[in-house]
Amino acid sequence: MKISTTHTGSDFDAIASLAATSVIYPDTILVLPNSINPNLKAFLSIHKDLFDFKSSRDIEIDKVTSLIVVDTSSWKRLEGLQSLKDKEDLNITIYDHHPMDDIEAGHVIREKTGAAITLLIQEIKRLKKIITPIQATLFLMGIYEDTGNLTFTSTTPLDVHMAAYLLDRRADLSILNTFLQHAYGKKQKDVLARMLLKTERLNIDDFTISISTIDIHGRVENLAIVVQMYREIVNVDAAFGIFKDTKTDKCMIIGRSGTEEINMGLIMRSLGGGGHPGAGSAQIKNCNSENLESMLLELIKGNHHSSVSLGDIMSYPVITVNENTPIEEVAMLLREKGCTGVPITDKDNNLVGIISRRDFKKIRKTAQMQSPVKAFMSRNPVSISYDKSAMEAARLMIRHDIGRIPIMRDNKIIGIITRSDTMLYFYDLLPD
Ligand SMILES: [Mn+2]
Repeated sequence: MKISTTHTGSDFDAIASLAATSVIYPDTILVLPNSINPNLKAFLSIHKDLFDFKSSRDIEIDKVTSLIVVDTSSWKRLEGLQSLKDKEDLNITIYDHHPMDDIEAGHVIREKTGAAITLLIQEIKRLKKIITPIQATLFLMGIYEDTGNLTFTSTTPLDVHMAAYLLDRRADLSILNTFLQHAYGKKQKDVLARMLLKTERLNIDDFTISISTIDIHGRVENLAIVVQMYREIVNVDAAFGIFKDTKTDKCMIIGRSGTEEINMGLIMRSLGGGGHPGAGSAQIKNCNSENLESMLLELIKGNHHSSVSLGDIMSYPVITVNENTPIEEVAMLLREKGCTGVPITDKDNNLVGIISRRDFKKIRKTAQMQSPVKAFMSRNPVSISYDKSAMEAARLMIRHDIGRIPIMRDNKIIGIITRSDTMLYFYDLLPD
C-alpha cells in the first residue's frame, strides 16, 4: 500500500502538494492530518468530496510499503504515522522546500522554492499529466499562500513559471481570492469595530490624526491591515493603533500615514521600531498607553517638518566645477568621483548650470574637449530649497527627467540630492 501525507497544521501549500501526489502516483492514498488551518477548513467544507482524503486512523500501518511526504521532512510533524519510522523496507519519497530534517528517504526532491507545490507541478508538467481546473486552483492557492502572492523574497522563477502553467490550466482566481482572504477575518473585524468605537479625531497643525488604543488578548495577526482600513474609514492624514496585549503587558503601535509630511518610519524609529514614510510599527514593553498617546502627539508635532527636510538626506559636501574649466577636465573628474553629473558655478559660486552624461553627447570633435564646460552645460538648472521634502525633489526629477538636483540655501549650493538618495529615503535604507 502506498500512502502520501503532509505536516500537521496543514496550510494550502501542504494540502495542494498532498493532492498533487495523487496526480503523479494514481495508486496512492492521501492521508490528511486532522489539524489543519482555519482557512483550509473553510475550503475543504465545500470541496471535500472532490478529494479523497483519509485520516491516519483509517490506515493499516502494517500494510504500508511506500510513503510519500510533502512540504516537510520531519517525523514529528507527521500525525499518527510515527510507527512507520522503524519500519524496514519502507519506500520513502520526499517533496520539500524546507531544510532537510530527520526523515531518511530513498528519493528526495528538494529545492529552495517559495512553495513545495511548485516542485510537484514541475513533475506533473514533465509527465504531461492532465489536471482539472479545480486542481489547478488548489495548486495555485498553495503557491500564492506560501509566496505571499509571489511577493515574498523566497519566491523563485520556478514558482512564477508554475503559477503561469496553472493559470494556463484554468486555475480560477475568483475562487482563490475567496479562500485566501484569511488576513481579514473575524478577529480582525472585531478589532476594527472596537477601534472605530473609540475613535477620536485630532488636529495637529494642518493635519488630522486619529489614535485608537484598545486591549487585545494574545496575538492577533495582520493588525497592520486593520490599521490601514481604520485610516481609510476614519479618513485622517495619519492613524495609529495602540494595541495593548493584556497577557504580556506589551504594546504594539502601528501607524499609517497618507501624507508625506508625517513620516511614519521616522516616528516609529524614535520609539525603537521602524518602517517607511507611509507605514511603521514599534513594540514597547510595559507600556502605559496614555503616556504613549501623548508621546506620539509630541513626535508628530516635532517631526513633520524635520522629517521632510532635504537637508537631512542630501549628499554633501557637493563637488562643483567652475564654468571656465575645460570639459576634458570635468570628464576626468566625473570618472574619478564615479558620478554622472556635477553643478557648474561662476566665479562668485552662483549656480549657473549643470553638466551630466547627456550633455557630453553634444561634443562632436576632439578639439572641443578643451572648450570651457559652460559651452556644453545645461543652463537654468533645476534646484530646490533645503527645507523642501524628498517627495518634492522626486517630483521635480520625474517632471524634468533629471537624476540630480542641487540643494540651495540663501542662493548657495549646500548639497545635492540624487535619484539614489531619494530611493534610499523612500525605501528606508538609511542607517538609523
Ligand atoms: Mn510550504
